[in-house]
Amino acid sequence: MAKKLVKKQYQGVYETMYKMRRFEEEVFEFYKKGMMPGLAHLYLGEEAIATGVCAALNDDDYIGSSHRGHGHLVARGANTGMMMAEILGKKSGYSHGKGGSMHIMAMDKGILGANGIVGGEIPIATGAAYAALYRGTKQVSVSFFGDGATNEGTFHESVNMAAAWKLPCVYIIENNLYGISVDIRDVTNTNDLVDRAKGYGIPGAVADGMDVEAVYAVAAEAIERARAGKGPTIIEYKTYRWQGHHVGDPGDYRVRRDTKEKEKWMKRCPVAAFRKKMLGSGIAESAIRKAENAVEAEIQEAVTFAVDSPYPDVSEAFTDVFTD
Ligand SMILES: Cc1ncc(C[n+]2csc(CCOP(=O)(O)OP(=O)(O)O)c2C)c(N)n1
Ligand SMILES: [Mg+2]
Repeated sequence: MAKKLVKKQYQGVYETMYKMRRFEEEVFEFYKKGMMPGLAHLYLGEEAIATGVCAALNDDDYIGSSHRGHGHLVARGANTGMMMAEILGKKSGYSHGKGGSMHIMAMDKGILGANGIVGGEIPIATGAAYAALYRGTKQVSVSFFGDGATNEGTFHESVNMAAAWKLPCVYIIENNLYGISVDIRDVTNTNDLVDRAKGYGIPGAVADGMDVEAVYAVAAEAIERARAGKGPTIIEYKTYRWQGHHVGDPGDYRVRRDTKEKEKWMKRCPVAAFRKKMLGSGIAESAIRKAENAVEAEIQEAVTFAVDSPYPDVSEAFTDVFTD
């Protein structure tokens, strides 16, 4: 029987989604004010996926994260001040300012790193699953990646190996319909990317990525299956990237990605939809406001911490950096 989020989980789930939303709105502001080195790929609109999946994980499980990774960290309860500091290149950040948005990591939360290489996180998460199986720890490893990454060799090689060895890995396709400006519908001859699971002899599930309850239900089942030693699952969540590919991309140059398509998806805001659901379930507006205010206070504190933190000293330019 499908697992469901229960009412006592609602508040925590909403707080997580709301925190992702507010965190990224502030990151966007940093970019617009010229305070952020480089770029960031925002998760705005996709919040329900990381939230619903991570609600079904144990604290010691692993995550392989993509270039669009802020939401994955927030969902795992990462420190928002350290995340923000990392994005600004500050010494107090998760990687002492040397990873930035695209290589942000939080080992204390099982986040094995966001990844600038599309599909690069898939073998990393698969390796973590193999290590867990080898050690007999019952940990599960989850890999988050986009629709575009499913056309990378790393996806196929990893899933094939995980299927053959029954690794405790769950592959999450965040299908936001685009890889930069490339429409997945123009480069893949299948309606559902999850159809590929059949080719590897493993289960696949497809669900609405704008509905955190639907996300949780299929993720919880796949995670339970992996933990029980029954092997990997591929899940495809249908979602939409509200902004351009990254903060510097207006994102309005596509043929299908027109105002109408965007508006259709934005009407289905996962954060607003779940807020409405909570109100309908009898949770008081004042309780929701209280949670939102607490999140706001945390985000403002994170912003202040990041802005006030120093940059790494020039003498540290070559520490914690690996290159051939
Ligand atoms: C191996 C590799 N190829 C190409 C790129 C350039 N690139 C960065 S993001 C991206 C699109 C990824 O699309 P998708 O996997 O759907 O993720 P989304 O950005 O939509 O979340 C591409 C092609 C890269 N970083 N790595
Ligand atoms: Mg995509």
